[in-house]
Amino acid sequence: MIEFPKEFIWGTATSSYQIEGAHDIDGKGPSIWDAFCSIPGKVFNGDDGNIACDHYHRMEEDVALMRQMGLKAYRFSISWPRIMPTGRNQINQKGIHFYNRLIDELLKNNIEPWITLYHWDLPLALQFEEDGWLGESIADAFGKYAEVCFTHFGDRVKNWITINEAWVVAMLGYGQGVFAPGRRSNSEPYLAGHNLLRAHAEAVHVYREKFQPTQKGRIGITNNCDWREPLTESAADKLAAQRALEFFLAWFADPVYKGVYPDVMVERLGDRLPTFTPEEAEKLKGSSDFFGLNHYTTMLASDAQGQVMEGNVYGNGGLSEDQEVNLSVDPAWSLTEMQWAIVPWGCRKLLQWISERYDKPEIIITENGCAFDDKIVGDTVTDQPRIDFFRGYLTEIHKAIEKGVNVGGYFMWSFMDNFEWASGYCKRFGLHYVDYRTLQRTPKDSAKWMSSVVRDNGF
Ligand code: PNW
Repeated sequence: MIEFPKEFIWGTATSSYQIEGAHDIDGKGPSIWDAFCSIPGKVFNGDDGNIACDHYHRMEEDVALMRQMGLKAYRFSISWPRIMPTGRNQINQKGIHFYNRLIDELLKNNIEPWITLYHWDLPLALQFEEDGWLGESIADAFGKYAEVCFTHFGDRVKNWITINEAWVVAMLGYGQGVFAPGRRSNSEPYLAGHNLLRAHAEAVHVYREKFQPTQKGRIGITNNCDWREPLTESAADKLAAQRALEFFLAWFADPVYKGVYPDVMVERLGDRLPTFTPEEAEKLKGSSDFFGLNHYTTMLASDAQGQVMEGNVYGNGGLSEDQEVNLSVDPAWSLTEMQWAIVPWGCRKLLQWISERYDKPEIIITENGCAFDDKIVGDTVTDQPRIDFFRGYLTEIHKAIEKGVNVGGYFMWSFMDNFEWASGYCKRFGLHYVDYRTLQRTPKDSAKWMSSVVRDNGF
């Protein structure tokens, strides 16, 4: 039996827009995702998060399910427009009240809350007024919003994540335009990414100056990254894989750990890549108490030699033209419903890469999981492929720990099936099945398997 360290954190994760519903009640303001979903053609099947899993109304029941699974931690996000309907100044007490109840309910059940401050549902007012993440003043607005959260929840919440996946916000929201706010550009992603980093630094600064000394929690950022394996043994492909990882993860992690962007981005992007002021660089350097990582898949990387493949310009890792990298998958790999390849050893290699580049930070895997078209047999949901997926990834994570990588926790994505952004409700990610007509929640076989893993701490 493989055993994990005793203090290892086992949890599941969600985000506000994907599960809460209650999009326009109790004083909540609209977010960019409310608006994006209302534009025809943006979301599969015209789905939206208006009701989602109705977690806003069924919160206690959901926490009871988590308790049944024996989870030690639950990662969720706060909806900025639920507690600040226009993004700044005015506070919505009913929103504060909801998160207070959720936090108290978790603690009552011995589940540690891990809060993400920004999981993509920007107040719509800030999109109109500040051009969203392109606006210079957005960092300041985010810092003030974060301060509201620390003030109201920080007495009980000891784990904070500022931004979820800045890469996705920048690349899919401002590069490919497939996520809100739906813009397409080859320069805006780098400006949006820059302001996301400035906003992260601002929130961490506020926390460390005013709250951390008394509240004694920790704060960090969560970035996402796939693994990039060189397609061939050639030096050019090895360099291409390294370049792809730097454009994906080091884009955000180098500023946080070293205060600078990776050289390869500076060289290739010219004035499309903004620069930090000395004060900003100083604030950013060392601004994460842990390395939050969301990891889903692996692709093969090869040197494009000036010939980026058709359809690969917006690869699943940034603007391929800027990187001169072509991506592909090994036909032998099996795929999830998202068409993401299942490659557990890629996770181990990525963990080792992070550990080496950033000098052994504590890595918290804040998301890992898979979408499958689960089969419902009688009143059980059989999802053996998901069990295999988790077993495979956890085995490789354990190998990384044995090799000296400091992995402190693992959050499965997701606690339950939910609104999968532009894919709507068609992709099934969760441990609990949600029937969207009746909103019934049924534990999947993987949820039962996971409960036993957490209980025995081995598998
Ligand atoms: C993450 N990509 O999104 C998010 O944090 C979750 O909200 C989401 O449900 C989950 O992963 C599954 O998709 C991603 O294109 C979306 O590489 C897209 C990508 C990666 C992560």
